[in-house]
Amino acid sequence: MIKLYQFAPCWNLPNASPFCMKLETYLRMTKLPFETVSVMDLRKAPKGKLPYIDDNNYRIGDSSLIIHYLKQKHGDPLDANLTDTQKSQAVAIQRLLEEHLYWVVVYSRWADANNWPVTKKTFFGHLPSLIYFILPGIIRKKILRDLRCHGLGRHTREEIYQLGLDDLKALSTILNDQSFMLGSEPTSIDAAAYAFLANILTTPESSPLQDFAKSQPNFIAYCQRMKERFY
Ligand SMILES: N[C@@H](CCC(=O)N[C@@H](CS)C(=O)NCC(=O)O)C(=O)O
Repeated sequence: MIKLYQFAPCWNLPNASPFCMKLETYLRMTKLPFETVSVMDLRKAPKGKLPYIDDNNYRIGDSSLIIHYLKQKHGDPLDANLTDTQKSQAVAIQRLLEEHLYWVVVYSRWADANNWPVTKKTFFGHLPSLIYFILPGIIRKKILRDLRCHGLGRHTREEIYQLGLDDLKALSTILNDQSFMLGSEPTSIDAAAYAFLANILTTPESSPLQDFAKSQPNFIAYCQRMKERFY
């Protein structure tokens, strides 16, 4: 049995981490048996980040590397029939989501002063008061440093959200009126797309990203479709 180590669910979402939710969605889509283990401490994670899995004492981190591993071990029922063009589109969509839009989401949760109080309470509210007083500030400082290293954190609030909106507009155009990102059948890129869109639409934290996502009927129908089919 695969053990999926991830953050505990919150906000009525399978996971507030899009990467954890992506992997859980992939496991559900492929019907591979797994159990989830909720963790907050990242020190045992092979890459120092969540999610990671333990498959019969073989531990592996990074949602994409895990999916590569699972495809090699169990076959590739979701993507086996994709054309080379569709496979390339999936790589491009994945990079848009995970290497760019992700950081705009990080900004909206951890840097945007409007949302920080909710982020702090959601992720740290269960801690004893002394730790609650100290830890969130330390982690926030590290994440703001990460944002700056990525490059996005060097821009103004307006510039950051503008860049994120460009991502969402591209994604909405790609999805168009299809049922899934690459056509009428779900493929593994839908695990990532659903995880990111649900995390933008469902969070109690408002942002220009959420306003735009809510204005796109295809995003709303898509998330509903994925939820009904796999959860
Ligand atoms: N490329 C990784 C990214 C995972 C990731 O960034 N996870 C975040 C949560 S959404 C994390 O654990 N961050 C902790 C940190 O950066 O210290 C994947 O696909 O799994």
